[in-house]
Amino acid sequence: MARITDARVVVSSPGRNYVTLVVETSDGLVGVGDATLNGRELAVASYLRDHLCPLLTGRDPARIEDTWQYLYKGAYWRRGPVTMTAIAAVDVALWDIKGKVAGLPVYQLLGGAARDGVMVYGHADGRDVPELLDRFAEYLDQGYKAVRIQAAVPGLAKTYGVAPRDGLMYEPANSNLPDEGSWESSAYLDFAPSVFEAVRDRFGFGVHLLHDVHHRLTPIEAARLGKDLEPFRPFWIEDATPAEDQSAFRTIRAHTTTPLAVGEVLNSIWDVQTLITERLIDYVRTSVSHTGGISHLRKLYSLAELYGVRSGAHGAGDLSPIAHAAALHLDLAIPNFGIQEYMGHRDPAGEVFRTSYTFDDGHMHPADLPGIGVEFDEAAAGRFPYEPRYLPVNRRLDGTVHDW
Ligand code: EZ4
Ligand code: CO
Repeated sequence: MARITDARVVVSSPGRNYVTLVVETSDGLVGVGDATLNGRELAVASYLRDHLCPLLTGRDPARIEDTWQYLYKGAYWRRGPVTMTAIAAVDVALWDIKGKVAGLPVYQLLGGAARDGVMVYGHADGRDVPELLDRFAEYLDQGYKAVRIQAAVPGLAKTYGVAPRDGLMYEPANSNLPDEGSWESSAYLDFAPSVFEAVRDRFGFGVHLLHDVHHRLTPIEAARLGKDLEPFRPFWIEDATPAEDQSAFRTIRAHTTTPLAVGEVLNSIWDVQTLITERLIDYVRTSVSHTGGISHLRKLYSLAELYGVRSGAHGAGDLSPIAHAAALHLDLAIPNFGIQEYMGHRDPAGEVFRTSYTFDDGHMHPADLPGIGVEFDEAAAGRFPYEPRYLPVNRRLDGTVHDW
């Protein structure tokens, strides 16, 4: 029987911070997992280094479920982003190893492909609507079938989801002290439908439109937004209200047929149990790397399948290429896949994470290599040391701290 001989954590910043778990076995195999929790990276690194890695050495790498239960139940303290991201990294590294032992890509171990490819959506944004339309056209040119649209709200100094104009992708954790965003729901609610109207006027209804509210509305405000957007038939509105209040979705649901997505900040099946079993949402945004790994997210998706809820996993750039690859394997294999977010990763991330997943005509496919299919170059990672970065905080115009 093989044994885990080493488990170590690498924190690097090839363009932005990533935390990577590397697991080695007595067979000479290496598995990797993503442990990045944007803006709180070192908390997960410590959880792994100080508490989980010492438990991994000597264990049988083949016993994925047993290891998951041991780490989860053994902690006593349940759920939460730090714990579930750390366990996720271990879980994905062990699936990577199991694939390498079997000589099969992970999606084959999960039952094989349930579709030809994984539909992904990209992020189009603009400081104003014309700029958004230009960027949207670029996504259509690239073949995307679904695009998230975000535009700066007139009258507010900074709006979530709008990139700087220097060609960079949107990256919210860009400061060594938190940036301050500004918000006023009334201004946003009056403006948002005009953004959808402009995109539908110019590009028609043959492309899916998504939009992220980023937890900022009250339930009745979200209900109004859903109703106002119905003529433009969004694929979904995301995080309309703060995600931890599951009962808020009863109010939104009662008022609108606009599909609802939530869950990128949630970390376990129990965090979405009411949302799923009461059919309060259409898409669940939990991710492999923040929700306990492939083993736990697969169970969550199975619960969702029973209630007609589809997957729509978080896939921002702060989820590393390892996390994205793991997501593609699971997306390909489950029956109730909906859509996958894909922001991509800008160089120099490619020097550290060598990926083999592919994009074609708006769809992605995981690599047909054994395991997860991402090679982590530890020496290259060493050239990009950790840089402290915070996510922004948000204030209303009168100075009140608001959800970011
Ligand atoms: O703000 O991943 O849907 N995507 C998002 C992201 C999140 C970041 C936080 O780290 O909401 O842009
Ligand atoms: Co989001």
